[in-house]
Amino acid sequence: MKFKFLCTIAISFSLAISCLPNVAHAGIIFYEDFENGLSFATEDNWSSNSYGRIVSDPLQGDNALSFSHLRGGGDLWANSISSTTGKFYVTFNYLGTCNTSNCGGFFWNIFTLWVGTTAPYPDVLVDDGTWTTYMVEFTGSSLQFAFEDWSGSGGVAGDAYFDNILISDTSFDESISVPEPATLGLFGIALLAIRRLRQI
Ligand SMILES: [Ca+2]
Ligand SMILES: [Ca+2]
Ligand SMILES: [Ca+2]
Repeated sequence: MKFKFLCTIAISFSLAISCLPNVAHAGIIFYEDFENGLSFATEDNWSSNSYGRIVSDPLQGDNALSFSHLRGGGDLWANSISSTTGKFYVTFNYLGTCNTSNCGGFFWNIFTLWVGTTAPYPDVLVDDGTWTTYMVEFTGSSLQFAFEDWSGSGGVAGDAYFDNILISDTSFDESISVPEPATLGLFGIALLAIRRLRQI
């Protein structure tokens, strides 16, 4: 399985949100910054959780998602969301602090299944001790997704962090003010194009 990455200078998500024009705001169908607890009602973001917990962001002043135990098969599951445009534009931030290349943060979605930090799954998420923003485009009408700190990875529980999950049914360019990315690498799968933005 292959992926297309584009890398650019990052902007903080708080800045990204503040840049959203009003007309495009309607395109946002999911947002989670982990500042207000995890909500599991039908109309809320999440459907189930095993070991996901909200912790202090080790690099910034806000909160982030981490996991108190390792797990396989999914840990924090989102409620299914729908797109009226047939597209999902997904962005999230990931940080691995294990000082190896395999802290175990994994993202599952109904379209490409698992991506994370080690084989046999696509080794997409970079564990370099800094926050990195990933952007991925899916085609479909319904999206399910989950996060976990994978039990088959290296590192320990709690060294993989996620934050600022933003999903829109309009394009990144329309919904978020993002600097023009420079190409990092081409991994080419039709359904999936991830733009990687490094936060500075
Ligand atoms: Ca946060
Ligand atoms: Ca943060
Ligand atoms: Ca881990």
